[in-house]
Amino acid sequence: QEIIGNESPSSWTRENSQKNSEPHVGIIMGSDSDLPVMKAAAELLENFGVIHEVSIVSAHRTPERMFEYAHNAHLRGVRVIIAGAGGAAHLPGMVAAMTPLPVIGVPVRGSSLDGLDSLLSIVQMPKGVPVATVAINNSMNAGLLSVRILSISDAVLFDKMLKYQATVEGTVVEKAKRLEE
Ligand code: RP5
Repeated sequence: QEIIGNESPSSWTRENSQKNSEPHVGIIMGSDSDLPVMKAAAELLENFGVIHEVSIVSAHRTPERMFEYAHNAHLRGVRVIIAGAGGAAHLPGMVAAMTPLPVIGVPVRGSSLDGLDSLLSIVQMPKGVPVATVAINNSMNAGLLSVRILSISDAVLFDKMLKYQATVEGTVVEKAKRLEE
């Protein structure tokens, strides 16, 4: 995992972020206050061995930084972008407008409206500019979805996903059996 943090966009070079040819996911969020929610995506990718980066990129507070990130991510080898934001959550949609990469949006629940504002801001994209929106605060599913996208062209990752699904199923079956005893 590489934390870009507040480095200047000019340092976002391919050499800086990734030295091999492994799949790569960019996790961005509007504020460091989103980190407690978004860290589950990073942990998931860590567990699958997917190289990723984490960065604060705000559509409203750092628009130039957002432009820079969205325009250059694919040139640096990023293949999927996970973007989390809360409130007037314009980051995923604006990034999707400027990148050819798949963008997965994570609505972050803020202090009001139970996250419905974030969800609607992210999910209601116009035709032509897609954002794959996961449930409110569910950045883990964003991580899983990015793994599935990457695993289409990565047999090792595909195998890991199959094993993960079997584990999820096994856990539930085990609980069901215990309940029935
Ligand atoms: C959004 O505003 C961020 O994504 C965050 O969810 C929300 C609040 O940000 P802070 O005021 O906590 O920095 O842009």
